[in-house]
Amino acid sequence: MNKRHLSDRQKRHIQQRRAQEAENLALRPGLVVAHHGKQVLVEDLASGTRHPCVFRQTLGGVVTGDRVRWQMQPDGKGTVEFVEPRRSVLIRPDTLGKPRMMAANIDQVLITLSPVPEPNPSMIDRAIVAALDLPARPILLVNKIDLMDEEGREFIRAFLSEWTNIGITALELSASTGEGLDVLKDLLDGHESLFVGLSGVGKSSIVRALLPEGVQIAVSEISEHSLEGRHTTRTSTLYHLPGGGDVVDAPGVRDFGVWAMSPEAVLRGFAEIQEAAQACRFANCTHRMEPGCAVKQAVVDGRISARRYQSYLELMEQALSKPWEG
Ligand SMILES: Nc1nc2c(ncn2[C@@H]2O[C@H](COP(=O)(O)OP(=O)(O)O)[C@@H](O)[C@H]2O)c(=O)[nH]1
Ligand SMILES: [Mg+2]
Ligand SMILES: [Zn+2]
Repeated sequence: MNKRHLSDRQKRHIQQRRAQEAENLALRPGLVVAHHGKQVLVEDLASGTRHPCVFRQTLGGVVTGDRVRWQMQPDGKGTVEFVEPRRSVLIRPDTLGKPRMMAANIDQVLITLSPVPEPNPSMIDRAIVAALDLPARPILLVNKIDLMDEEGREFIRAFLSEWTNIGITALELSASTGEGLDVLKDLLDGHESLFVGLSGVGKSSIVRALLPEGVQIAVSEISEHSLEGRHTTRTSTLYHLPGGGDVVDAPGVRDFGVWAMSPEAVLRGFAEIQEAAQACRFANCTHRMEPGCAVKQAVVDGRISARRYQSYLELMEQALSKPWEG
């Protein structure tokens, strides 16, 4: 029995004990709908009202999407006493390279792109690795499709074929005209979906288009005017969809780093390489220098994109130099 296994069991034990304590104290069940540093906004599951809450540092962080037990203070504010075990949590390095939790308990990652700002293919690769690792379903959303004529759309479809060819769903849509929104609503129905993507691709606009007219987007609480005078989302915020399911609007990112990827996780994000690798001469082939490498052959033959192959090598190198336990 290894150390990791033991500590997982211990963690579970502690969580069970805390759950029991929560029961005894009759703590309220809640859902974290926004987080900001040491403060979170908790929706009381019984009443639907929202309350700013603090939490003890010993909880190890509380994040949007967390199911919690909380206690109300006389002033209406509250304290989070306990975080329910998470199904998943997406962690991203911040600008200093330190791990930051983005959202908990999500099962779909909506990788949002648009003709402007221009998409970065290696960022898409990394977002797919991170999504599959949660595990969550990655979906590519191409917003602002209203800006493209048919020729432009064909160009985008060709660009996306690197991912659609390995079975990843891609959807063309426009938050401005509403094109594609019905298909998106079907994809989101009953799921916990997180928007990620470069700042300015239209994530917040899509969220707005998905919600009924008049629903307050909590911009005032979680946004501030940037120097350009635009609203900038500063933290992940959760919204309930009218048809069921929730969406989390995440802050824009300049890049999508992945914290502590395992080599297995990288491989899961490159299904075409995984498949071709079955024909490599050596079972432990790393697809770099080895003779009889079926992956390199597939790249030469044009069956695997040279860009994807390069991206795979880079991510694998990162994963091997940043092991899980590090
Ligand atoms: N033409 C067009 N512009 C859009 C669309 N969606 C968003 N925008 C614009 O793109 C800019 C950035 O949108 P925003 O939702 O703030 O992006 P975010 O940073 O990803 O949340 C805004 O000026 C929007 O009006 C769209 O579907 N078509
Ligand atoms: Mg935004
Ligand atoms: Zn190989």
